[in-house]
Amino acid sequence: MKELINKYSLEIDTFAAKDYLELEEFRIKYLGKKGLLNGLFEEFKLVSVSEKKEIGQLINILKNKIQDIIVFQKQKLDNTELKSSECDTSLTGYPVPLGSRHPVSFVKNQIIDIFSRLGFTVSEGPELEDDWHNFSSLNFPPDHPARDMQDTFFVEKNPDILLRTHTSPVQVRVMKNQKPPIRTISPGRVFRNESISARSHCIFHQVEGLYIAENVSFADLKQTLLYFAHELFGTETKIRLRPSFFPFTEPSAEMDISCSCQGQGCNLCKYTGWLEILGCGMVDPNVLENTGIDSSKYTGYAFGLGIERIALLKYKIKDIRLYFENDVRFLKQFESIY
Ligand code: 2NL
Repeated sequence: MKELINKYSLEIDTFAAKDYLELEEFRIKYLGKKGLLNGLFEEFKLVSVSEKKEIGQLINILKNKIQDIIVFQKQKLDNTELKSSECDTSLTGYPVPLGSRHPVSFVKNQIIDIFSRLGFTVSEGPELEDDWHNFSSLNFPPDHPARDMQDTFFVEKNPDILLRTHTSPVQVRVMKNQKPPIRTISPGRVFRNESISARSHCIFHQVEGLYIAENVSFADLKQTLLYFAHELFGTETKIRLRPSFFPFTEPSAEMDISCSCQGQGCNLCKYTGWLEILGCGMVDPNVLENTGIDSSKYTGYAFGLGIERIALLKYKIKDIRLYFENDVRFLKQFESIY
């Protein structure tokens, strides 16, 4: 009987099915009701008690071998079938994973929505600017440090051309091309020659706002910014204005919002209870005149904020560099915002 088992085993080892039909014939030959394996089991009944254990094991090994070779040969046939037709049309398509909004885009859109409700339009302009639109028209003195080669990215062959350091030049273009009343915001990418760290980056995004009409006052500015803070951070938010300086506004101020920890102790506000979120002021009359607006008839306010900073506070992001690395593990955390 051992010889028969050996013979079958050899036959199985060298078996290679040409097609599914041949494989099925092989299966029936060995595993079918009247197949060779059942023949072996019949003969097994007659084996002497002393040999039963050994022969029984051999038959079982043979049975497993047959089953394995059938699975293996079927896979081989499946693969060649796939190759010959180049694609398996029975496979379902891969679902395309849905992306999510970048937190900077999300906050930018929120800010646009808020000011749109107050009648502000959205204006855009070039990222490559000239000195006049970025600095001179905005009342920057000729020796202002921001004009330094080290502070701003200049075009080497023509230092009159530079990467805009704020989106104010967009508003300068609006003031030149439109008559008051002007009510616009300008979101966009800006550039500063700063070393990159957790807190600062050479690229960031800004939204500036400008309102020019007759009798625009600091009270209008304050009330508009209060509405903005309530819409973006919640109606329980308080605002605080601190005197400051910008070349293009007079008077100038910086605005803080109350921290949600109420000064109780939080790393974000460093136990002060206040978070700085934007700069603002009344447009300097020189800027109005530089852009062809009669400063004896019109007044206006302006403000500017960094979007990354706002998103940083809103979502408690620890490092500004995360915005620019395009790491999906970071971006995936914002799937729920829209
Ligand atoms: C800040 C401060 C500010 C403005 C931007 C502005 C624009 C024109 C005229 C006058 Cl055309 N002012 N923009 C005014 C005050 C502050 O930004 O810290 N931004 C991140």
